[in-house]
Amino acid sequence: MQIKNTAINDLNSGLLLDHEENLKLLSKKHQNLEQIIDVIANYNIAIPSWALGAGGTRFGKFGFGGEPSTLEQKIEDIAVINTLTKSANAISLHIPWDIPKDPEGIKATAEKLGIQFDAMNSNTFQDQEDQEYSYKFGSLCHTDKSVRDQAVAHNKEVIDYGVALGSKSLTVWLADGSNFPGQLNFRRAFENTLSSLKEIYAHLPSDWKLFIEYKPYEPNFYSMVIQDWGTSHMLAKDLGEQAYTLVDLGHHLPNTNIEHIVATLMTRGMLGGFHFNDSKYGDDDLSVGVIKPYQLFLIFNELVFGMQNNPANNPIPAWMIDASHNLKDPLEDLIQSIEAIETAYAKALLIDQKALESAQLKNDVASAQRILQDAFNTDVKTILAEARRRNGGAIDPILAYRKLDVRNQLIKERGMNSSATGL
Ligand code: PSV
Ligand code: MN
Ligand code: MN
Repeated sequence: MQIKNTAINDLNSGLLLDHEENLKLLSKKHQNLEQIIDVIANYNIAIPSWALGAGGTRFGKFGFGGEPSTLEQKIEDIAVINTLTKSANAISLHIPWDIPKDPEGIKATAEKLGIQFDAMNSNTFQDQEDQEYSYKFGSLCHTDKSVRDQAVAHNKEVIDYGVALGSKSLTVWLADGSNFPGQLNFRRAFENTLSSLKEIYAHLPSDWKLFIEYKPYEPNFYSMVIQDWGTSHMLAKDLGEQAYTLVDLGHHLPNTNIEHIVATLMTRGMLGGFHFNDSKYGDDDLSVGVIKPYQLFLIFNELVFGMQNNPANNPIPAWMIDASHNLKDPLEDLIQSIEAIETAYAKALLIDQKALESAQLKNDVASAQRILQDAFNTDVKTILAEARRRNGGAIDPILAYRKLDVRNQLIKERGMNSSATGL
């Protein structure tokens, strides 16, 4: 299913009068409004191929119909989101779920729909039917060199698929760890992981980046080999300049000060990638901004500061949503996540950085808090809508999605029982 520009224009025209009035009011209050609209209008977040179907838990999964079952269909779904939001121009693939049988054909489909290939993801957390050795006791960290070799070869293959498609990065997330004290020698597991990663890194094209994701627990509940940003940072440092740490918001213990981690990594130019989601208890993978929008805003404050003050040359992080959709239509959910991310970003851009610096230097704590909260409490819906409108997107993307009856069209095309591969 493809949405026509004329359909979006028609829907926008009914909302335009109100929108323009709101914009006028806002521009009276904020002198740098144009700049902020511009930043948001140029901002894009990658969508993972595995977030387009119904997610589930180990207790069950409830489908909703019209799910994409081929890579082409996944790209089409992202194009729908991008046509409405103009903020999702890339897909992140997971191998072997998304093996491109005809890379040239897939590339052409994606190009026609304006979708690029973001980071490639390897999968050594599940056993595949045709593989020789099991990952039950780990992959890159495994005690048996044959298992490690198999996992290394898989990651190299994932890079090769990415090269064929025009991707420029590989994200490694490992489930490796242990469930019981004594099961694993921590130091041996770390060294094995490092030497496996070195082999993968050696296969990386010179214009690629390697992102190392960390996670404190799950699926292993006693120890994870790459448990935190420090471990990821150590590995990346040992590998070389093309390796970076990737922060996934859900991969922290409750109440961790993630904004502080972001600032620390950017001080050393080591923040390579970012996975957005929200959580109340663990790696809940809820829609972005539903639980802790103020934390997200504080994280964006550090990201904005880090991008504007960048002596260590931190690259612009690779942005991706990494959420799961158990109840909501995933396309609506992803649109809501995009809006939450851009809301936090726009609010962070509203922070008066000079005033904040001066309050900090004077140790004027109350003023510093007020500066942050003034920005956080500003309604930025109109900024987001204007950024979308200027790019030809929808003033209200969820409303447009519903008025265009996208889900029912997809069900008509693909049926009620189609299902996407993924987590
Ligand atoms: C598992 O926790 C996970 O959600 C990681 O965040 C990865 O990025 C993702 O799966 C895909 O492998
Ligand atoms: Mn992730
Ligand atoms: Mn996760």
